[in-house]
Amino acid sequence: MSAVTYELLEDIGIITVNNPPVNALSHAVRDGLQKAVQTAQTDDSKAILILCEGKTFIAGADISEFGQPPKAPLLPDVMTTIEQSQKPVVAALHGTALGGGFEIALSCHYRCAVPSAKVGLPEIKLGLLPGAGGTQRAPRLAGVKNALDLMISGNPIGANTAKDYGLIDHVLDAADLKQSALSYVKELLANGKGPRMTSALTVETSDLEDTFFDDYKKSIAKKTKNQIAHNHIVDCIEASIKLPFEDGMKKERACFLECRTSSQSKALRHIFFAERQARKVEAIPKETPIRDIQRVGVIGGGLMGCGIAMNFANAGIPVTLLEINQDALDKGLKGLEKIYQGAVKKGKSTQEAADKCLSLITGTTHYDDFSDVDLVIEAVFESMDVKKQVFGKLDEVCKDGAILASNTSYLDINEIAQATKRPQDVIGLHFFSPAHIMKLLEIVQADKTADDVVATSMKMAAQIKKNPVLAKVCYGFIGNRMLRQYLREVQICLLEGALPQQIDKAMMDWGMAMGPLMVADMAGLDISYKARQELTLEQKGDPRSYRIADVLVEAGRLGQKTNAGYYAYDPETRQRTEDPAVVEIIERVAADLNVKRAPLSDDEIRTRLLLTLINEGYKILEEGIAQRASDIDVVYCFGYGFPSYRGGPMFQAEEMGLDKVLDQINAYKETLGAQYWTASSLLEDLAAKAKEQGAA
Ligand code: T1G
Repeated sequence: MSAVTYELLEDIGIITVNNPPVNALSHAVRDGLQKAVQTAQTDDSKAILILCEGKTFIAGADISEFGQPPKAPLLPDVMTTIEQSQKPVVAALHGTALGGGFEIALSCHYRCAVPSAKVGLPEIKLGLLPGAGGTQRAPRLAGVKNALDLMISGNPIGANTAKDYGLIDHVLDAADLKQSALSYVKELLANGKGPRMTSALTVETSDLEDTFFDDYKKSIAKKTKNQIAHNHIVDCIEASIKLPFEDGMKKERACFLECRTSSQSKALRHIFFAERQARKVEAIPKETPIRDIQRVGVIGGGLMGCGIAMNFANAGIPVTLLEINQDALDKGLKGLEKIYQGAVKKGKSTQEAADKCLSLITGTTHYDDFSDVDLVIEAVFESMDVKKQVFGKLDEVCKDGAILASNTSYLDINEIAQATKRPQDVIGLHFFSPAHIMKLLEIVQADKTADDVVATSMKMAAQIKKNPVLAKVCYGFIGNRMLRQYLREVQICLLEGALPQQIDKAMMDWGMAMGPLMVADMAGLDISYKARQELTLEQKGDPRSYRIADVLVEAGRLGQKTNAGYYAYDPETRQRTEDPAVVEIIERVAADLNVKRAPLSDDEIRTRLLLTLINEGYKILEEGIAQRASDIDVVYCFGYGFPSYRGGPMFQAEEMGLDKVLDQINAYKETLGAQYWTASSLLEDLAAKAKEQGAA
């Protein structure tokens, strides 16, 4: 099956691309396209039509080829061949014409699309920019502002919006792409339309102030901190109005190559494939049957329960939400209504969509209403006794084959499953707060969880637009287990000489969405304090890891909720400020624990926190809790604010070099002690292999 075929139908040359699954512009497609356009120059065709088989028009360059040396013909050269055709070239779009695929369309002389088609230039999501003329052609058709928004957001737009922008010329009115596209081409010929080169157009600039581009860069600076591609896009679009097309293309090429070879793009491409790989469960056969999920039950109308319920309602799946009494239920349902109305007010949803979702959520205070649900997810208090009672009830009322899931963040799913007579139907579905927004879903497979329950949960995750990652049972599964060690190291850095604002700033400057102590204040220090009170001294472990937090709570500093925690908060503005009282508490606890304080550099703080995540990640891999290192990266990027342009903790380890990572951990073992700085044996093995390969 060749990737590109060419046929002459009456007087139209039809080029068909067929490169499943998304018609990516592999070398075979680029070569086939160029050869087909060249063939059409000398045959009896009067016009050329480019379209694709399968679910979508070309969805971009073949990302898997980026790590290899580029092979001619390069994409910009294919575009030039198309644009300089002596006969009009028409692109017919369906599915999602993205990146290089949409750039192919922009180099054609005309573009048509089925109504459901979407177009976009999402390269920014890979740390790239449209590197095949998109930064030069899109502004010529759509103007600077629309072109910029398309490239900086990376989000697709629908066919009708694209037509309004001037990016496509005609929205086809028939479902049959090929036939309606052929009719459009014939209409162009009948109206005497010939080649129309996008590059020959000039960009409309009358609506641009002199300072537009500088102002635009300032407007995106905060959210694009540390990243290079965004400003390159702005510069390339500025070039499209200041330079002749050929010079603008040279500027684009130089900027594209800098982005493509950057560690940021390599990291984002790693995450692109990692999130797709994470959906695959190696140990479960692909043909494992999926259970049908038509109705869902959620227990708990608090923040988590409501967020979980929203995910299913938003996917069109009816939800029964259970609370222990009518007051609690009314509170939960009122909270749901407030969230949906808020989204309508912000323009993120319509009243009709909000009403539809709300209509799919039914409240109850009776477990019997779960008798016909296919999946129940409990989000009750994080106590093993409470959860066992809940699962005992579910075991009584739910029908055979219903999946019984816990949203627990840490607790042992095996023990919870023992409260039922159907451990094969019990699984962990760990959502992250706010559950209707955070993309990560840890799917926790207990010892007796059936394969089809895991497979069904993976498919359900896609339905509710989550990024699933499979985890086995341990305290905290993948993310929270790593977070616990990360926060322990934060506490030790505080005791040894750092201050909250230094730690938070060091990590946020590096790219973390929020500093660890800001997060603690936001979540509330009292939650982990209460959990610790249930533990024995031995279970609590090293007092260095919690004494500061205990003293803060005992001093009434619970975090934002009391306008004081690791920081002081203005009751009106919520503005965070450093508080000398916290320094005094830290110094007092350090003295109590005989910890001698001395300044720590930002770099040492970052290294210690990052290596703590990496070492725990390798221990998780070693114990088989996670399937692969890239799954751990997906967990940390989609659930814990780790910057995707740094690829995740395990990607960072590979970038640093595993042998160097191990050397540093061993150095900390000498200076900071073996308790927390004994390297994972898997890391030792892999580092030794990396060293041999490096030496080879
Ligand atoms: N290259 C290689 N493989 C790709 C691919 C691509 N561009 N897009 C998808 N795949 C694989 C993916 O890994 C998965 O593989 C399978 O196809 C199905 O993908 C010069 C430089 C098109 C909206 O960024 O957004 O062009 O797991 O599960 O949910 O300026 O794929 O089955 O083995 O995502 O239906 C720009 C990226 C590239 C688009 C379909 N284009 N792709 O979503 O399927 S850079 C993109 C997507 C570029 C030029 C620049 C989505 C999709 P496997 P999937 P889906």
